[in-house]
Amino acid sequence: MKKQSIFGAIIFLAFSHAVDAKLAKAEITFTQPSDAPASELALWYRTPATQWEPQALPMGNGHIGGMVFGGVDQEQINLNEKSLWSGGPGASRDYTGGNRPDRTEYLTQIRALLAEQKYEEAARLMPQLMGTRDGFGAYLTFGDLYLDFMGRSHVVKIQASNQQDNEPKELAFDGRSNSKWFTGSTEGPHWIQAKMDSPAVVNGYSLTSANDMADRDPKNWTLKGSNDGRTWNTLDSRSDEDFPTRHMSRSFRFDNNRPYQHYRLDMENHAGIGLQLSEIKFETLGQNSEVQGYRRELDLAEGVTRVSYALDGVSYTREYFVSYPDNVLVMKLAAHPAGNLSFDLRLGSAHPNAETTIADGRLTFRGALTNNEMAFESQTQVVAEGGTITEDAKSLSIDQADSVVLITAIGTDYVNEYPHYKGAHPHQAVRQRVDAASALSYDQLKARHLADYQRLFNRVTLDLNATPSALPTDEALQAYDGNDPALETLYFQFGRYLLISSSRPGTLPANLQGIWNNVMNPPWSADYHTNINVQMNYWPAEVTNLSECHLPLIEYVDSLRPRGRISAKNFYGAGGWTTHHENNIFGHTGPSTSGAFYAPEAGAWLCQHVYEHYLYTQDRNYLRKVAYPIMKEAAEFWLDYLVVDGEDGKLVSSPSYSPENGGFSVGASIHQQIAWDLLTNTIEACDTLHVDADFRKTLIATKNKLDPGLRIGKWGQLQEWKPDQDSPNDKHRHVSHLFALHPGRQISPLTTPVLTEAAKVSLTARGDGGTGWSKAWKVNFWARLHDGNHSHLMLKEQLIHSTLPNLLDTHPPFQIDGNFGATSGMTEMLLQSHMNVLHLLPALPDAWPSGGIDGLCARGAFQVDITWNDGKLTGATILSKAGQMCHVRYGELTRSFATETGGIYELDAQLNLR
Ligand code: FUC
Repeated sequence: MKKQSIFGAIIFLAFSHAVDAKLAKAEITFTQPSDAPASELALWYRTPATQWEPQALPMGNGHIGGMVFGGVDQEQINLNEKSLWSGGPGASRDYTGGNRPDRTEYLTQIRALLAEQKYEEAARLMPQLMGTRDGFGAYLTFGDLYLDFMGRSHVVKIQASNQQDNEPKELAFDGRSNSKWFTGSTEGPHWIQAKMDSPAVVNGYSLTSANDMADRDPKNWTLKGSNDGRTWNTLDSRSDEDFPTRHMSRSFRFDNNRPYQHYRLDMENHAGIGLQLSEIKFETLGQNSEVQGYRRELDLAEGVTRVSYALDGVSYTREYFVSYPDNVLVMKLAAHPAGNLSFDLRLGSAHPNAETTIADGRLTFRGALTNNEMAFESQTQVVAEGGTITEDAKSLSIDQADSVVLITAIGTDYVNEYPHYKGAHPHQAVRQRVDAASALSYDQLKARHLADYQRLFNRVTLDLNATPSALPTDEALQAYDGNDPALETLYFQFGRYLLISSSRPGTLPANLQGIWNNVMNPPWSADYHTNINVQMNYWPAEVTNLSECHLPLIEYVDSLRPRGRISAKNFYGAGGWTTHHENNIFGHTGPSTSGAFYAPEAGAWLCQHVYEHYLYTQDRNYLRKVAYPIMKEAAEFWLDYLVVDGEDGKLVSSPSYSPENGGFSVGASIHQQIAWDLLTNTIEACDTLHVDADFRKTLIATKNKLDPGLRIGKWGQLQEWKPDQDSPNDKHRHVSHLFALHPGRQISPLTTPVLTEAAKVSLTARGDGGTGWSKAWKVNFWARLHDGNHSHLMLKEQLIHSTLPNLLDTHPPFQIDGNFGATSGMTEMLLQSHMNVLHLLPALPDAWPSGGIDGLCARGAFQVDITWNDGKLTGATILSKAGQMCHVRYGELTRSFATETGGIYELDAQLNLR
């Protein structure tokens, strides 16, 4: 029986693009192209991933993330743990979360300069009002699980010139560097010879030095090959080699294309004291490197990744998922016929201070970050059926198994608790999780994962009446021209999959890359950017029926308050709390160190999420206990922070900056709109809860004096700043002054047609370009303008120009906000509820003439199913979860009716109750 492992160490994957034949030692060719997987909701590919960013497939449970490559010669799973961050109090005892001591004297001076329109002088003083980045840190990659399927020798018989009784020749092939073959005899020369299970082309080998006496290491030797065990051909000769350290593995390569059944090492007994070797490994090159029917898929319907292929008459399958209920990454590999699964397992990592240990089939990787001493640990348990497992110092070898299950848990000692952010060492918890999961069968683990995952995922179905193309996802994306509703459906659901995978209750929020990061210096620290990015991550949460996936953000916002109070006081002499742009997991709330990132409105923007969770759930207990206290304190900040603009007596934000565009001024539109949003929501919350009557009056009075940030300028545009200075040629990716249109609710075609027109003028001038998230925001904007075709055009732009083959959004680089923003935008085309009315199909594009969507959520705690045909509504079903009054709209038709909790209301195309 041939083994999968009889294959080359240096594998050259043969793709259609350039191949330098001289470099190619061997080729893996992919033949017999696989069919599409059974699941229509699957991303799938006919080759393994070779690059992390555009190709590997993400999976996760909010705590643990994995990116699967699916290689044939080597499987690589890049691992993440969401809290593995440098920075924070562990990095510096003086860590302040970006805050500096009292800066209010500068605030007074800057405000005076801005009031006199001395913008440049104000800008020169602004560094005094900025924070510090000391100890900000960055989100770090954890490491990679490697499964090496090739370059492993399958030796069936060993002969040697001599051996010591207790150190026999077999120990040179046992996979352990702490055992050895020792010739014993001082008579030389010595040789050791291996018979392979079938003729194999060896073109490399490694030798590992043993525990003692460097003089016993081989120095001069020859490697020979033979097919009958008698006539030998010399393949490689070495002289004067040495092994400077004990247990050291050195590799040697040579050219060879011929298969041999026997390989033999002839060694000079150079010191006359005998020879010893800890390990010999032959790197073999397969005779048949034709991989048949390879398929790599991510099945969104199950939250399961799969790889399957056939090689040398053996079928190999792999399945992977990250379970939220058991908090482990699970992977199952199998071979048919049985007994053909062989690989080495190891963990590679960029963390220098970590150690790998192996015991009882478990690989433990444990260490602490040098930067802040954050402790981390992972454990991977190997559970094999059939075959043997041998343990080396840093890796495990699985030989000729029928199937293998790998169970991995990862943890750190981080807890989100101000001011230390430090909890118990993760060892116990990680061990217990792996122990508990190992006690379950793979089928049980999978069933528990499916029950959990599908409970969330299955809540929304989108049917655009389309059959998926027969092409794999990368090719379908390549061929996409704006007319592939099946790909768009997949992309929509992929956004939901990513949220379920990166944001579950009890975890930190999804960061700029969700939870996936393969480096130690990710772009923008893979942090929480709050001038659009983290908010966009959560736009689809409530509306696509993943309300609980919103909670990590809300808990995180709550956790920013202790230090956010210091930010409010030290920079503005204000009460309440706020945060600024760029946040980490250690309560960083101080202003950014860059002017363009100046964003005291970030806390208020985040409060929109805190309140919307209430609007969608109508959970008054949550409003009273969680949301209102956060919002109230944020509003207190604004009551103190707003100043009177001497020009018109209105309350304005000063200093203000429209995110990353323009300069410092007074009353930038987005600051005013966000203040309006927070004041409006907090007043509503007071009304709902019947609390704080006096405070409510103050809020109303403040709102009445507030400049609402809605101003139409000289070319008909909605102004980005209070002065009328917008350029019609400005293509900036941020379109911050349209916050009032989305995600705000000050501008709507239903209520403010003139402002709507101005917003359209501004948006049209900004154009259809932009980075990934910018296009995604424009999908939402055009939907809110009720222009479904333009909204769909932006979706098309995003898919064609800002989407990687694995469907991850690219800014560039990969940044996950665009995925979430697009999923949100697609729902905005089908349902809007921000104007206190369930607006059905407000922006249905021509590209989706018929279809249906089930399970979307609307403010007021309604769940909505909608069907349409020929571009027209055919019916809707509304489930009332809180018995609120229901207002429905379709085109010019409107209907209002009272509902009961749990009541289901069916409407026809004219909105008549059926
Ligand atoms: C905002 C954007 C950038 C980038 C960064 C992560 O600051 O302006 O384009 O997306 O976040």
